[in-house]
Amino acid sequence: MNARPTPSAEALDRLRAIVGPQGFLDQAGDVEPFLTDHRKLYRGATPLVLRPDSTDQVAAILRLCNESGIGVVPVGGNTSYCGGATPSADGSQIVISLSRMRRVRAVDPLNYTMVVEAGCVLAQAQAAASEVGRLFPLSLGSEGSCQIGGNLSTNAGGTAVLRYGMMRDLVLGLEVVLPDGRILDSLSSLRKDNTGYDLRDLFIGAEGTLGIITAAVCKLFSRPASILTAILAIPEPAAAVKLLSRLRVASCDCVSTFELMPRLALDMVLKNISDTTDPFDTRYNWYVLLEIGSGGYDTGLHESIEAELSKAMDEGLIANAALASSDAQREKFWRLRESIPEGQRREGASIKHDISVSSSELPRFIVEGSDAIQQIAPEARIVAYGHLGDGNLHFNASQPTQGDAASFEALAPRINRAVHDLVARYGGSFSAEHGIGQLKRGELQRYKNPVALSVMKSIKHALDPKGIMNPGKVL
Ligand code: 2HG
Ligand code: ZN
Repeated sequence: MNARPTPSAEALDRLRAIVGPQGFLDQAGDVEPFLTDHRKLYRGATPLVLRPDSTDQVAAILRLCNESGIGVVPVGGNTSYCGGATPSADGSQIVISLSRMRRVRAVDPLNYTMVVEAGCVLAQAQAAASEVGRLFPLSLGSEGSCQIGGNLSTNAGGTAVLRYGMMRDLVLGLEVVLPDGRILDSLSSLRKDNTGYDLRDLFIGAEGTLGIITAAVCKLFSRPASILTAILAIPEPAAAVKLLSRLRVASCDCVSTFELMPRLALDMVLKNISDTTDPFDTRYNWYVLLEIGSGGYDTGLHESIEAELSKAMDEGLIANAALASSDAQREKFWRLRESIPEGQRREGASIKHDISVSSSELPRFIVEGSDAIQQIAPEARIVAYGHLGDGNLHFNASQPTQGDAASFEALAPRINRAVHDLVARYGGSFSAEHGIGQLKRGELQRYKNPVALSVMKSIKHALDPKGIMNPGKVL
């Protein structure tokens, strides 16, 4: 990335004038929350945070920044794991927060679509769908603060991908402001439109490097009539993989959540997070959080799945099962899973890997990956958990109980290399869910197919020749 001068006072005044007095922050205390990322891995600086309240304002801002060569960092709920929304430390970039653009513009339950603005918080989008008896199924631990624009820009995943797909699969049309200020209005609610290149998909997962998504047409779904939630104790991950395929058959692909959790993760949650209880009296090595939604009518989902579970128990695929019998219990089960990142954070330094391989190969990967880490850090505590049904695990390593954070963190480059090289041998991904941001740029250069990388660079150059959009991220 070329060094850029800090924006001139005149340019900053013109930017302030575009959004008016309610639309910017420039005092140290006010811009502070925008200078660090969720994991506190980065610290940046900025002279100005703009808070536009319309697409036209976003367009005017980008037009001016493009003319003046000012770098622009779009930010949603600032829950990125890879520093994708943190400005550089030299103070040359301005930040654009979409949080004032949070309207639900339209909901069409008969077309199963709704149009929401980028700054709409995910939980509000879910509520808007629910109000008309529909489901917007994207579901994340940070859903109370992350925003639709960030979900799109990072192609968010979460805990219902197995049934409904990632954010890319949950959207039809987009409204995007291009780096030169032109508005690409593709807010189409059509499910079929076979008219040339799919421009929409360029902006999803681009992490704000190709333009700013200002609104989207989201796909809605029918709400299941009943939901079965359970925690299963399983002997080993290979049993979980077999069990999942059995449950997919039994429910005709209605399994929405199938999250693997090792005992160590549960221990960290039970120790560090209030209001959590072990679902069983006995300790087991591995657990699965399972959720299956029925069809629109409750056609005996519970009975048929319970029968399948007890068959699996007879065959040794399950060691024990606890089925939620109330909403409160369902929430308790979910709390165990959703609290793992925080439970692990409280155990000190963690070296995180957000990997994916074929689900069928995950059990072998866990054994080989654990071995690879322990050859470098024999006392590291491996917390391999997450979205088994998607082949995506958070293959994290916590610092040893006896030992200091700094000397463990110093091993990160070697551990990352060992894990990501292994992932590459499996034909997997070193970033299945959390994107690239600034954290994984080096890994992208190392592991991405070179032809794919060169096409990505061509696209970036074609859309953003001056490189103003989120400089220093992704490429
Ligand atoms: C999750 O699945 C998140 O809980 C966070 O993607 C993963 O903290 C992590 O490593
Ligand atoms: Zn995850």
